Amino acid sequence: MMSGLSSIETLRTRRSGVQPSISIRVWHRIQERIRNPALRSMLSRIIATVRPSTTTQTGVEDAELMRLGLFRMPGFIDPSQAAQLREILSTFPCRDPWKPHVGTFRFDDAPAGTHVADIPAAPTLRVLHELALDQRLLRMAAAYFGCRPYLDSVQAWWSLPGNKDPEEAENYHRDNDSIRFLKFFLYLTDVDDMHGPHCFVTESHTVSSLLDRRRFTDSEVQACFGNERLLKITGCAGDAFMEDTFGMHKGQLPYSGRRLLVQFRYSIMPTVFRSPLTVEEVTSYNPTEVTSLLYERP
Ligand SMILES: O=C(O)CCC(=O)C(=O)O
Repeated sequence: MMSGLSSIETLRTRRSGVQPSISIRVWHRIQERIRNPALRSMLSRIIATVRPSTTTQTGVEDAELMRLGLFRMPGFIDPSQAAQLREILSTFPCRDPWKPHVGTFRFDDAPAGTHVADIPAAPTLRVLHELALDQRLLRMAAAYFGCRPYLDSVQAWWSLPGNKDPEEAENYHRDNDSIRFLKFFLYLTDVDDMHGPHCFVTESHTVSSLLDRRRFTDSEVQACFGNERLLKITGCAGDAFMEDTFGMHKGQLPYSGRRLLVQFRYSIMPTVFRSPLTVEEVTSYNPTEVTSLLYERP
């Protein structure tokens, strides 16, 4: 899949500054107020009936993802592929999504106080599109949604150490991106306890507690869910996981070392957080398996 220099190839951008339509924005405001997990699940089943179906055979990973809200894929890509991707992504300028006025900077020369160094060029990289169209991921998303998934965004960012207090998504929260959606996370650096592991409360995607649209403290989450369900996902470069991030989660504040992560969002509906551009299609794209919002089709 990733062969030598071809993997650095960027895809021609067809449109930039792409914004979600008014109807998607309105629906977003409605669905984010629907907090009850059972009601959300029922609505998503109704939506699935009007989306094209896919012929998927469900597997053990689907049952685990449904039950826990998480499915881990150690060694999703091998360490040399992860190193290659890390090298590629290290060459691109970054920006702080929470402080856009700061402008762009290199990941290893970030302004003091930067927690997240996002790589805006990520959705133009051919190699990331090829990964996002991986059959394992599309099949899992189709099984989870009960219909053909949308590929909504392709992202990559560094999580940086050197800060005392957590910022934004470094605090526990639930995502409200869509009525049903999944995020795929791929570590491109080794992630131990110090390097900002992703944390997830297993089964919380189906639990009607701490449903407010806000950030939560560690002690609130601990008091509500107990320690047994709090999972810190450490791992090696190349390890990945699929997660329903309506479940309670955070990226722990890194204490040392930088964490590089790739993330794809699959959803039952287009979201307001879609990647803000379209690019030329890659040959592995099969629109009967997934609808990629990053391509343009009539
Ligand atoms: O950086 C992380 O591990 C957490 C990211 C996150 O909260 C999200 O993508 O919703």
